[in-house]
Amino acid sequence: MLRYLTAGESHGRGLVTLVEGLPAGLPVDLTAINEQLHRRQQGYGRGGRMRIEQDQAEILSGVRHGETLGSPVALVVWNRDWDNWREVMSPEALAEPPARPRTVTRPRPGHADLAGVLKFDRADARDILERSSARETAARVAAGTLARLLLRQAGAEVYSHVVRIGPVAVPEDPGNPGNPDSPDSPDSPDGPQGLSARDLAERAEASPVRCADPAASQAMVQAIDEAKAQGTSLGGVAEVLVTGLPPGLGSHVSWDRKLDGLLAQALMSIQSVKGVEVGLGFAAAGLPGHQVHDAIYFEDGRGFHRRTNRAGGLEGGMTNGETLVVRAAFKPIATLYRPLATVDLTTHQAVEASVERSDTCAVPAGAVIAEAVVAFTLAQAFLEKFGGDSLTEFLRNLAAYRRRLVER
Ligand code: EPS
Repeated sequence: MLRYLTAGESHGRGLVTLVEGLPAGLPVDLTAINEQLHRRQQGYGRGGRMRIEQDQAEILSGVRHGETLGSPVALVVWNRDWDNWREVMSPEALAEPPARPRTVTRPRPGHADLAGVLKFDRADARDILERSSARETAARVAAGTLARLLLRQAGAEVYSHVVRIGPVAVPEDPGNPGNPDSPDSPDSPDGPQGLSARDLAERAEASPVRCADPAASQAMVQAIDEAKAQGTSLGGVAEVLVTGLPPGLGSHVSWDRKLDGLLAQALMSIQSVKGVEVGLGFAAAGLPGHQVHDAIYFEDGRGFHRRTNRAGGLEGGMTNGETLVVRAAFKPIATLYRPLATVDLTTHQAVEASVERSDTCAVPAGAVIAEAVVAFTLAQAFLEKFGGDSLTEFLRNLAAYRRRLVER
């Protein structure tokens, strides 16, 4: 079973990730991990922390001469900002309690601050916010990159692009499979907008907000500037596409094995995600069945396939062989430089919420994080179906399955 655990506070010594269950013999390229960590730090609207950190991972175990051993892989991303926070976040007991530096008693609406201090009975919301911070996603991206390397061996590739930031959305393309005027539009095999997932992602990568549509990208940047000037923040929607998946990952037989549910949990667990969609998602609720479900075709050599992909590559809790298309809706960052009303934890007086250094918009980063958590969930599904203590055994099992799919 493939699993991961992260540890570390935003301004502590560093972020730790433990990944257990990778097959032995998987080539691990540290530069691939650091490339994804770098991508996570980018995006127009990111805050001052990104000028401090140059996130790079160190591998502490589980990899030898560039290959996994089958034992747990431990990764660490050190916090450069730790030098500025040694006293605030030191694990050592304070010499003269309770003079704790940088305490937070004015919980920020939208963050974990208030719920966390009530749950853990803490007087200082910093005890909560240090872990609830989106800083933790650096550890998730490190873990997700290991999963991505396994997916690549299996012929699957993970892409993403931003489709909305605040009031600015990518126009729904007439070729979009959900367009009711084209119930059987010969949609591109990969995804909406008539582009392949790779094309979308390449265009997105060139955008400061990771949006594939140049006009929308420009308007998103402008919206972020306006939000910053107003002391507020913006959320948005990121779409993840995964190509090269065989049918049959996940299962219809039990609620907790359905891959759409597992992917939804993974995406929903990213800081600030408030909604998840598969394929058409909420739009399907408003369309009649004949404009939602994807007709099935068969060609010798190609086998079963669809010309549309409104299901987003998932049916009955299983991959159906089409491109996986999932979206995550990110709420606006909860720290506002024009803070909302809150109540002081100690005095119960009405006050303004505290202000922690923050981003104006982190949706472009959210897209990278979404790629990572989707990659990890899919790697779990691959290993659950094909097993393999070694990469060769995993690939042998997958190849036998793919042969059977074509022969039947
Ligand atoms: C982030 C690190 C944090 C924040 C941000 C994202 O660093 P710091 O708190 O030192 O500025 O910049 O996290 C949030 C905005 C949040 O609300 O959690 C990161 O590394 O992604």
